[in-house]
Amino acid sequence: MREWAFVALGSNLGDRTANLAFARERLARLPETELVAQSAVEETEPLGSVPQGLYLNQMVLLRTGLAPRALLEACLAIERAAGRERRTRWGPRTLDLDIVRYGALQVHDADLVVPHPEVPRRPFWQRELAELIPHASGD
Ligand code: A4P
Ligand code: MG
Repeated sequence: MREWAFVALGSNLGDRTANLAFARERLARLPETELVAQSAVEETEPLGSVPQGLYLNQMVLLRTGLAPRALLEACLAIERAAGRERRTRWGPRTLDLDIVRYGALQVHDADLVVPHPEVPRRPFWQRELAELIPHASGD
């Protein structure tokens, strides 16, 4: 069975436009996965207390047969392939991929929380979700 998954893309280091394009291309090529729609790209002020540059943010809608944890592993691998180095939590990054929603699933594990708890505090994610939700119809 395939599910609708909303994945958020963020970049504020290096060639941000190219980093988002790389992420979209890699997500679209994952097994059992189709990239159904993509939101507009928005430039946003950094959230959190770490001083850092502006972000480019975008969201994509996937139709995927990957289980949530397999999708998370795939996202982490794409981040690594984009040269992501984990230094400070909420610090600058070449590429950040977050699973915002996965169908109607609710998970509260140490390494995976879905729906992503930051949605209520990120107006750009709310705009991107509103843009994509109309595309997530049918089985
Ligand atoms: N993890 C748990 N739930 C999820 C999920 N739903 N999707 C775990 C993806 N990962 C999830 O992530 C740490 C761990 O979170 C992962 O290994 C995974 O097991 P990380 O990417 O190393 O840490 P992080 O990104 O620094 O922290 P976190 O909590 O993921 O923060 P966010 O939400 O990614 O926020 N400002 C603007 N304007 N735009 C942004 O996109 N992003 C952040 C980082 C800060 N400020 C920003 C933005
Ligand atoms: Mg993250």
